[in-house]
Amino acid sequence: MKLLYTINSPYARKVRIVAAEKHIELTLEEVVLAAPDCPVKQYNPLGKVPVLVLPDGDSLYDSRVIVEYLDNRTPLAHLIPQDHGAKIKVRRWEALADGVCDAAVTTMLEQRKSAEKQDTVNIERQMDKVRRGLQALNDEFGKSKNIGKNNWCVNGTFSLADIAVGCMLGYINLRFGAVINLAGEYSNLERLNVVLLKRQSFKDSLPVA
Ligand SMILES: N[C@@H](CCC(=O)N[C@@H](CS)C(=O)NCC(=O)O)C(=O)O
Repeated sequence: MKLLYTINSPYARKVRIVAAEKHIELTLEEVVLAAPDCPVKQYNPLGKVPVLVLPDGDSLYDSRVIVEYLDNRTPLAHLIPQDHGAKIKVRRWEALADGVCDAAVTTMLEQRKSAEKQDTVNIERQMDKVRRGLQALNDEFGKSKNIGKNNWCVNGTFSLADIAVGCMLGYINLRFGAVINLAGEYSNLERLNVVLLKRQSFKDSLPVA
């Protein structure tokens, strides 16, 4: 199976980490989305990464579909719980973490425009989403069980929720490290991040400045 990805995409990193944690080997093909011959559109009409190309040439997107597919490839060490209630909790964490990434990506793209073309109202709106999302996740993580141990987002078990939050934190640090001080402002999330960064799957997929 081939994964089309960009090095700093938090969504693609989520897929890479899930594959690594599940010991599923993927062929990684880094793409340049702006390149005229970029293969992504061939496989995903939306032109977004990540895309998983299956051996029969069929493709899967987006990251949420791909991680569910990978998680069910092997029965052991599920990252998405089988229990419905726990699964919904995990996917809600993922939805919020991904949503923070969506707002952060939109902000970053807006800020890359020349000053006179930037929509400052939209930048503010998107950054509000980022901060509200971080605050909600930080508060929620503060309430999670097993404080003091290696506590995880949902039911004290390492899951896709932790992976999604970790990928989001990596992206926020990469793009907004100068304006958002995670350790100072969102200390519960920082605590989670420190633990996640000890895992080989996180170390092997660090964003590149
Ligand atoms: N919801 C999608 C988001 C994917 C996404 O927005 N990827 C970005 C890279 S970080 C992208 O490919 N952007 C190109 C575009 O929007 O044309 C997922 O979870 O896979």
